[in-house]
Amino acid sequence: MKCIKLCPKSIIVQARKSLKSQLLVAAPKHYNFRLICRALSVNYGDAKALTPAVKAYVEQCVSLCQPDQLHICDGSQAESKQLQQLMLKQGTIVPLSKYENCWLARTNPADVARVESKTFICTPRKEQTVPVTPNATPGTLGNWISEADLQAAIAERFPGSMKGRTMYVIPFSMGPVGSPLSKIGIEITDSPYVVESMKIMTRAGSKVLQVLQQGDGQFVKCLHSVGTPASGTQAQPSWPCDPERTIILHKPADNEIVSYGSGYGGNSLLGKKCFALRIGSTIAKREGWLAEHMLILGITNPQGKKIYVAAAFPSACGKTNLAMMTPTLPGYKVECVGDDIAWMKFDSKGVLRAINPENGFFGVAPGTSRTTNPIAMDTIFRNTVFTNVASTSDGGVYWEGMSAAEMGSASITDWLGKPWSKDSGKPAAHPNSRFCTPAAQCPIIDPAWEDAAGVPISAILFGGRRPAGVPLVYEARDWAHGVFMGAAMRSESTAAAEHKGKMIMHDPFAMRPFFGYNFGDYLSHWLSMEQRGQVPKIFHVNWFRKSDEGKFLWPGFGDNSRVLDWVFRRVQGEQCYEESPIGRLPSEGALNVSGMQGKVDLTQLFELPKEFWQQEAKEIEAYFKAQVGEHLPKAVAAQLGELKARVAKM
Ligand code: GTP
Ligand code: SPV
Ligand code: MN
Repeated sequence: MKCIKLCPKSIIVQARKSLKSQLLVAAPKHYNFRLICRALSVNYGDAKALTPAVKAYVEQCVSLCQPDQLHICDGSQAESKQLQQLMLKQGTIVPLSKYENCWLARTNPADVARVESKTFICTPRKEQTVPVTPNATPGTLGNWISEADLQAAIAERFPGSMKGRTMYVIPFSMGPVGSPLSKIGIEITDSPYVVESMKIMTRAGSKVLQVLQQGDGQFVKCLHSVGTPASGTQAQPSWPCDPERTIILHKPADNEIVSYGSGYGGNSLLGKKCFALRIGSTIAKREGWLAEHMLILGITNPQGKKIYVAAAFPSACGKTNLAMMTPTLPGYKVECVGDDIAWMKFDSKGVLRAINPENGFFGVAPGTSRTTNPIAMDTIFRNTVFTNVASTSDGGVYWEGMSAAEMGSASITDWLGKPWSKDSGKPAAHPNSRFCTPAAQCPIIDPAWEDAAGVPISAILFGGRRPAGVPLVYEARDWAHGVFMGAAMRSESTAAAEHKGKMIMHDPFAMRPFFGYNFGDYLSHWLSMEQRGQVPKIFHVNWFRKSDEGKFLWPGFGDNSRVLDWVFRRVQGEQCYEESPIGRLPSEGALNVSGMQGKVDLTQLFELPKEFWQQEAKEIEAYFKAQVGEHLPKAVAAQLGELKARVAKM
């Protein structure tokens, strides 16, 4: 192993300079930079490969967090082996001997999902982050933090937060390494679990440093600490975290993220929600493109024609499943470009092109089975880190929704490590348990998924969990109507976030937890896209409508190909629709339900109860008024007015 001392004088000077102007000025003055660096050894990786700006950032973080050792990630398999051994020793992961290179991590039960309420965006003025709400109504479209409070939050948490621990430096690329649409980040973390997950979810390692050296050198700064410095001889917990004091901070003006206290998913894998969506959306606004919480899929029809579709559904509402769908409609083929995030930009010909900035899938485990998502099942049993699923006595995994055949006769240990049976009365896997798996392993990964130019998007779907009133599919009349549909999205809450119970929550564009700037400005930005190029058609889908008895009216999963078929034909200009007060519905017989198993009650699925829609329009109006206020673009307000007028005539 290489053992180099970091900290030539030049680095210290640069670090001092940048310290003055940057976010992390919270380090108390008595920290002696030089001393800290002398005591610190690089125990893995090549410090010489860091660009001066990266070195300066590392120095700032070292000075603040005071780790014992430094590890510069090269992205190699040997590195992963070493980290896996370390995590085994620390009890963070256990091997899953039934599969190839698969691991199970059990988190602290207080650290199991994203924490929206502890996530903040820092801008000079509050209204740059969130709409000003009338009468001081608490805002639900993000949390603003002032510069002073952000500095205080950092100063309360970070000094010495990595004492006795190793600081890892992860150079990563969102998007294919070197592609013009890609962006680079440097994540600094004290969690080997985060390193291993980032190596799956992003393109990470030395190759990214090479691009930084050759390119403009720009990167997004991502500092993460689990907040559990080692004290004396006391053993470290197997899942270190500090849930009480968890905080996730973003400073768009400096392209900077600071996250403390949680090791879980979107809280700690900073390339994902923090960078690709929150910071990403602010960059996209500036540069005239879109960073969205969307899957991207390619679909080929029986005639061999292919289109690409992007779809925004809130967390745990079916993106991964749709992105990997096995169509039940004969002759159709679906291929996966991405399952969670899309960066979309018009090319020089005015075609909207999308890339998936990620390199892996961090997918919801429960509900994933051979019947619902066989493609995921063919993806995830190699080189995968599972988190908070149940384990079986034969070295496998288990979660709700797996069939008896898939589970075998082995005994089950639940996500908390306790023996579990069907009579336990509690789920075996945490409802937000996940697999973290390389996208390249997906058997239907799209041939163009790493195409530097992106794939052309012909349709955008919005959707959510709507047990009542909302039909299976409807189409926007035009772009502005589609933007209104995105703004008016609502969905039943799920386990992906901290919300308790099932309530229908507003989740515009499936982005409520992920907006990097004022939602009113976001809407204006979306509206302006129409002036930039050929905009795709917009649709709203709902796989989750229920009968009066509480049963899903639509079988979903592979049968969603029938909805995609209608979307495909609409994109091709087929006149297979009829107008309705809420938008365009498939005309009589236009939705292909031939060969479906079991009877589907299309009348109930497409019914538009007048009272429901009157109430819905009222809810949307109240929401816009209370939450978006003066920032609501006139064009969106006008769409609401038109909806109300049409519903009144129903
Ligand atoms: P995030 O990763 O949190 O952003 O979630 P996601 O949008 O990718 O959701 P995912 O595809 O993982 O699905 C979440 C849950 O919804 C799983 O339990 C699925 O089994 C279930 N689900 C997905 N598609 C359908 C569907 O068409 N019908 C029904 N009834 N359930 C579905
Ligand atoms: C989501 O909640 O939308 C996710 C999981 O994709 S996390 O990465 O934790 O945000
Ligand atoms: Mn997601």
